[in-house]
Amino acid sequence: MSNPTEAAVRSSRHGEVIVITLANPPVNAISHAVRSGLLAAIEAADADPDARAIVIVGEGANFVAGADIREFGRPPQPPSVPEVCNRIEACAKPVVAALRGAALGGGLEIALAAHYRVALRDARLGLPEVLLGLMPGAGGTVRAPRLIGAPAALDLMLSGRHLDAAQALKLGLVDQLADGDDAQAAGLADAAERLARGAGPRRSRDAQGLADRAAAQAAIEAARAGLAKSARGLLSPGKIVDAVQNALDLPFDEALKLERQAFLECIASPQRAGLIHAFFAEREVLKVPEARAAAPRPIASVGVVGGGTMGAGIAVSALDAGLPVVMVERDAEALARGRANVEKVYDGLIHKQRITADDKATVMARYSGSTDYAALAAVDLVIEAVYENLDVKKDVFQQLDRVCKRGAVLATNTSYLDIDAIAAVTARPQDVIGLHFFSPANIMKLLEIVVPAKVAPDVVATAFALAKRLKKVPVRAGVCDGFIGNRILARYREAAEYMLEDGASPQQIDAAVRDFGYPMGPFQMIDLAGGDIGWATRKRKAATRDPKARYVEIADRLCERGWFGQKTGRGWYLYPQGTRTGQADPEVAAIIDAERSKKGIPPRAFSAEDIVRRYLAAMVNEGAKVVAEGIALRPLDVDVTFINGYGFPRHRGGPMKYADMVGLPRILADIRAFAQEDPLFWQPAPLLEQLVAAGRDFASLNHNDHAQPPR
Ligand code: 3H9
Repeated sequence: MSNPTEAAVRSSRHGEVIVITLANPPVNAISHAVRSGLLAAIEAADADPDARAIVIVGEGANFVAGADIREFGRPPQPPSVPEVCNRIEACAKPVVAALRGAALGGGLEIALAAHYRVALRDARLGLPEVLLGLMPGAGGTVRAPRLIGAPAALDLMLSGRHLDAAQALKLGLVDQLADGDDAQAAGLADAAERLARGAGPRRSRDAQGLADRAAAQAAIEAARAGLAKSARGLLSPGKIVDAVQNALDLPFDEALKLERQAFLECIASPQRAGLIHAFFAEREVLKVPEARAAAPRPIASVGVVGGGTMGAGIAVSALDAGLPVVMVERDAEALARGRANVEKVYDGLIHKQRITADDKATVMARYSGSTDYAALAAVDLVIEAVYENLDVKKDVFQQLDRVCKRGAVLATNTSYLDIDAIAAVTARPQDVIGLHFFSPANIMKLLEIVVPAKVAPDVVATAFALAKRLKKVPVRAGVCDGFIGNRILARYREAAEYMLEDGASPQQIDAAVRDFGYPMGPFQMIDLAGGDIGWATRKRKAATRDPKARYVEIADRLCERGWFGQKTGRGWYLYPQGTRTGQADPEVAAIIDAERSKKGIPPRAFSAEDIVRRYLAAMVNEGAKVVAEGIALRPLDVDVTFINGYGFPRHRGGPMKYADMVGLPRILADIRAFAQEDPLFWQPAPLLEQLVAAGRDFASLNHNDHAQPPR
């Protein structure tokens, strides 16, 4: 059809009922064509003398997943979704929304504006706008509390979680469930039944969920108090609570008007831009050339070599995905420890009453252990997670090459070693890949999929398929020291150490980084992970370090004293009696002072802004180098890595998106200014210079097909 409005919305007559079908694949997002088409269709059906009821359905497997997020940031085109919803609610004939699959955000708001809701059992309902830096903006904050009460509505809108059909029925968000997969049939049956009973319109604006004012007020206050902890620095959660307060205090139409204003403020906020970038980036990262070119190999069983924290976490991750796991360790004692590490995770869940002992037994029935590599002969994929040493890993891969069946994927969990060298010790480098999990591996979302030179495309595709199964966020990375994440991390940690030696305290740096939105600062993070890890790396690299490069010894002084962080009771901070919140340590301050004096560095003051600018500039500059070298496919891969593996605040979109929002000229100017003090460390990335010269940003490199750096 030539007219996009007609294509996006179709009306068909079924006796006395008009069915309006919203069709905007894949998820029927409410684009301009859908909005205007729906408005016209509702008006026509309402005016149709032969029609007695209206059913709204989505085409395909979903009702409607919400407003079309791709349109945000562009000039709004009427009609707005709230106008359309109000028109639906005002209809003089009963309107039934028949839901299947996603009924989210503006999609659910359309359903709430309808007079009756029937849901198929696969329906998922929610108001997830908050996850995009938004709030429901088409009546959700006013209609949902009236329908299901303020406590449930606040929970839905502040968590962004999806309800299944049964939960939605229980809350009163839908009226009926229907079997099967035909939403139109379910809607027609519901409409027929209602007409037979003489039902007319039943408007959500008249629902009585806020009748108990005291209960609603208490829920609003509890939600507001909760925000101080859960929504640090975020705009939209507070606006949601305000909107529910308005829904309680003001007439329906006034509350709607204020909702719209607040929604537009959220739309205009950089947090919305950051969060929506993150949403799309997490989908774009899946689009890698190998995954398009090849079909994944089937994976029905997994082997894990090494039962330490990492190996056990990986095993749990695979077990949780329903896969059988064989763990191999070097001796019976290590194997027993490995099994205990796995069981510890499930025991913790039992303790928190998240699973039962029976659940644990069911999972552990899929687990087996052995001290003999031969136990891995039949598995489809092995992940090696032994001690981080190239010779040790090469030895493991020789064993795997000997025992594993042809076509098995052989993966290493190394976090910085040369995977090409590991692959080279096998006779099957085409099957060797890096799967870099982050600790705790059963919790952290990020999975760096590290692609060595000789790996076959279907092995890369298999790794992406496995990531999906493990519910991980995969990012494709090239081979280099540290891949995407740890390579960039090393640079901004250095920048933090330079600031430390130049005058900032660990507490100041950590506080500035937390205020930016990180859950913790770099020194707190080292104390959590253990300072000995970085110390070992520094010692390993000492011989090859550029003698001209600045080197800060403060961390070594701490490690020499055995101060590795939380596990030793002190590190950058003190942790008396096993506490987990660190206290400032005067002895650390004295060590820092002594190191400054030794080098003749007079301490200078850093503001929180100075700290963040240097920290971010180091991150972005190295990020640009990682992109230019093809270690990351696109800037967005760097963003997804840092949001999901390194605590970068999601609402800022990742370091590269943040740089775009700040403006690349400013980032480059900062780097050039810092280079006055240390030209070796602060060498601007050529890609950054080229982009600034061309007036372009990182986003211009994000689209796969034309991701060419400027010349
Ligand atoms: C809103 O509604 C505001 C209103 O309150 C007020 C208005 C005034 N728009 O995730 P998938 C694309 S805010 C545009 O891979 P799944 C997605 O990018 C919105 N595109 O599939 C992908 O494209 P591609 C509130 C969208 O099965 C494709 O669809 N709603 C939208 O794993 C498939 O998606 C939400 O926050 C959209 N709204 O999951 C819901 N949604 O193939 C956001 C998806 O080119 N969406 N796409 O990469 C989701 O949570 C999931 O996409 C969903 C499907 C659960 C629906």
